[in-house]
Amino acid sequence: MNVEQQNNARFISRLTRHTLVLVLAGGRGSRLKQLTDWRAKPAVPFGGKFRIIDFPLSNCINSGIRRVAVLTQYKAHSLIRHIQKGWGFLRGEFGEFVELLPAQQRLEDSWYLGTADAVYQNLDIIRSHKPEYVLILAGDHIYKMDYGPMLAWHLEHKADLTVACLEVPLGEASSFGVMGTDDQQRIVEFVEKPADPRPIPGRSDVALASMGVYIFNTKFLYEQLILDAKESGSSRDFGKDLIPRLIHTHRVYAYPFRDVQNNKQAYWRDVGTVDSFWKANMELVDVTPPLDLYDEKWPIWTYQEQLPPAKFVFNDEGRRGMAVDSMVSGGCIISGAQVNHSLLFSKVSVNSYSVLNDSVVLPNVKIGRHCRIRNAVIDKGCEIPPHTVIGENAEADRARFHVTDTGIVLVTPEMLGQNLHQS
Ligand code: ADQ
Ligand code: ADP
Repeated sequence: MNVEQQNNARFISRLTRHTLVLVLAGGRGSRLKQLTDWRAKPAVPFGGKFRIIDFPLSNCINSGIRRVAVLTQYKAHSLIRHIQKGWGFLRGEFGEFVELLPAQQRLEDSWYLGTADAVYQNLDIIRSHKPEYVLILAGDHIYKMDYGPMLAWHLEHKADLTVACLEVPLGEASSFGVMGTDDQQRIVEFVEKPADPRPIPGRSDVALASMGVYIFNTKFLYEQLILDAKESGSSRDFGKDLIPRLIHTHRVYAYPFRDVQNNKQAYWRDVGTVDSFWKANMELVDVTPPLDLYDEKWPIWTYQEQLPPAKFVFNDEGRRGMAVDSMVSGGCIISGAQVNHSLLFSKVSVNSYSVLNDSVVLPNVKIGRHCRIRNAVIDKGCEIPPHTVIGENAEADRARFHVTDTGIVLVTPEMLGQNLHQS
């Protein structure tokens, strides 16, 4: 490290030390269909052994920010359990914590309305931590991001509020907050989920989308939340109400999130639908995945049970149990079955004569003998009876399971008549 880099690192570490992170983890994520019947979207399992929220939380720790509060609301049980079991390793005596803030009607007689209300209702707790900056994150995206450079950018631009953004295809832009910026990256236009999004000038096929990642100067955040709470027509949401208003009166800047090392668009996935969930998991199985889970410089932390290694066995009739082009987690047993281009979470067993292709299988699933399964997402705890066929006939599948427009089949215990859900 040269002197300039050292000074820069010291500057950033001062900023991260004075930052409090609020992770918004209360939304349902209803487009994930029955995968979020029993759990909040941030608690949905991802990548073989993680849950979605592990990604933003790991980003905080890897960025050197160790004061984190997670705001929960919808079906929070498994999320709370996961965080309590897996994220309690920080040292409280050094002022480090991952703390849970369930919706508890602290200031109002209602559950959180929008995202700004979720923060407003916890203002007293935020105040008690005395941060200089508040970094607000969505708990439901898969990405690796160092928030330090964004904090530095926020300071360099003397911003009141900085919104992280990236380029998205124009056709997908109406699912996001879409912004326009001037040549200093100041946001001059912001529309939440526009029906007819405006492209980046000169680039007709892409728009600049908000990642739902915000840095506020703390005092400014307090003032604005209190003002917003008095607005009668406000839905108390950062994207719908606060940001579109603040760009006209305050210094609101866009921070372009890029993969600096490779000078390209960074990896960022909103796994908000069954299709995108299946695809993002399947991408991990690729020979060179766009998201490197093996990167020792950016570990993804999680809660994990102690499990024996995955096991592949011949059955008693000499049939080989094997997995190719696949990721297989601890505690799995593949016995006399063939697993191709699939991702198996922990404690999955696949029995003899079964064949699994292009599928994502969540933890604790048992697949009986002689099954044929392809293009499926199988939820935690399913017991697939012998001879079940999934993914070969959309009509037949639709009668029992959820089938997406692109033909991915979602199977949950309820759909199999197994009512004991495992969140
Ligand atoms: P959306 O993701 O559609 O858009 P929203 O549903 O409000 O916005 O969810 C944002 C985050 O807040 C999610 O992590 C969700 O779990 C959480 N959340 C939602 N309601 C909550 C509540 N009442 N209490 C606690 N947490 C809650 C947002 C921005 C867009 C931006 C996209 C990027 O509004 O401008 O483009 O994120 O995905
Ligand atoms: P199949 O229907 O494919 O024959 P089984 O349930 O009979 O599946 O399991 C076959 C093999 O899987 C067993 O012979 C054993 O090697 C292994 N196996 C099953 N359960 C366990 C376990 N709890 N620990 C270790 N190995 C196991």
